[in-house]
Amino acid sequence: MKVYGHPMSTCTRKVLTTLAEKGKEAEFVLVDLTKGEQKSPAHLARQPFGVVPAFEADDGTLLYESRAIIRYLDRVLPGTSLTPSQPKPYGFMEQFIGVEQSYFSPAAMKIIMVELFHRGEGSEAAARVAEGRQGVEKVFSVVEPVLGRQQFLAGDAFSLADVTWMPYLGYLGATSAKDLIGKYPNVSAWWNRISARPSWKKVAG
Ligand SMILES: N[C@@H](CCC(=O)N[C@@H](CS)C(=O)NCC(=O)O)C(=O)O
Repeated sequence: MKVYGHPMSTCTRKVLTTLAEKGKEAEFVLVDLTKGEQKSPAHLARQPFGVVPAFEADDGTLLYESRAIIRYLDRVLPGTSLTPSQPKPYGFMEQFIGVEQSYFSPAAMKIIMVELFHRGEGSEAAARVAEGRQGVEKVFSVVEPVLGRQQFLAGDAFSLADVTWMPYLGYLGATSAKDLIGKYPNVSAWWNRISARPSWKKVAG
């Protein structure tokens, strides 16, 4: 198995965390985003939109889109399933993967791109951070009561939904929006719980 990605990329981190949870090592092929390698013909042949990650299975199957790759890996690899078998937690898992993709990561990335990756400056950048904070607060206020009732996004077991949120929470903790995590006690306790997992320590370390 090969993962084509960049270690700092949030979407690559979803794939690496899933592999670590399943106890599987894959060959890591660096696609250097700082050199624009994601737009090279070789990478475009694997990922036609010119972003990372891309994935190659042992049988040569090529996949792209991080959330598709992690669902695939969870199905094909042995080990504890990260997809609930019961309809209700399964529905919650998919719901919160959708919330991450539609609302959480777009808001979080506004802050992360400005503060950690130094994209933009001045009042325009400040406005983007303010907008990002508003979006993150909305999302945290929605998941706060959920995480008061259950340990993880899908229910009482760690799932792919938690995996998809981790890279953004990890980076947010290094921005001015760190205070927002602390403001929501259940979100904060959940983040402490999931970020203590060996898989995340391996990937974020
Ligand atoms: N929907 C894609 C998004 C991938 C994506 O945006 N990757 C970023 C890094 S996290 C990237 O490659 N950015 C470089 C670029 O936009 O040129 C996925 O989930 O795999």
